[in-house]
Amino acid sequence: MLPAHPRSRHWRRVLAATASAAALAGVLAAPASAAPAPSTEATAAGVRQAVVNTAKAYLGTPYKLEYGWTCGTARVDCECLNRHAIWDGTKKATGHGLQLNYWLQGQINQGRRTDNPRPGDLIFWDTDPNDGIRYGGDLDHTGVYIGNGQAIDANAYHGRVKYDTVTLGGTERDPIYVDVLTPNGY
Ligand SMILES: [Ca+2]
Repeated sequence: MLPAHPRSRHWRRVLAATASAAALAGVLAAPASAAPAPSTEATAAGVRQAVVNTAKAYLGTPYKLEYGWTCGTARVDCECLNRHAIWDGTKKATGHGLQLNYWLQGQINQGRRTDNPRPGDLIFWDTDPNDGIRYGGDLDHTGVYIGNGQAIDANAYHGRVKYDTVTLGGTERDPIYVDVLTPNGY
């Protein structure tokens, strides 16, 4: 594709469309295909800290339910906060951003479940136990685990991004943790 006028508005649109298609293709490809080279332990810790720092930067941001790929920065829902924290954190620490899927189960599928969570892992809650099976499609809420029994989540009930305990104040005693960083090469 070699347009005659590379500085035309048309060409810029073509570039934008190509970039969007490439980004989407990257999301749809196997996670490892776009991953950076295996990182050192120190780098991995730096990535995790960067993810946590990004999540903290969103504290107080108003909650807004989003659908599909719509995900702004002025208002976020729970999956949207995860996407920002993981993308911005990984990009800042390594130069290569990890794009998470827009929906909760898609994010779970990009990672690996763990019982020994580390900061930067994602946490998932089954806040409505009556809407189906627990693991595999009916988890309802998510956030970023930041260590020491704490998470940061875009909380619909409080209308903002806030600190929460991993049990959501004792109401969710058995959350699920998913590591999306290590399986994707970070
Ligand atoms: Ca549920």
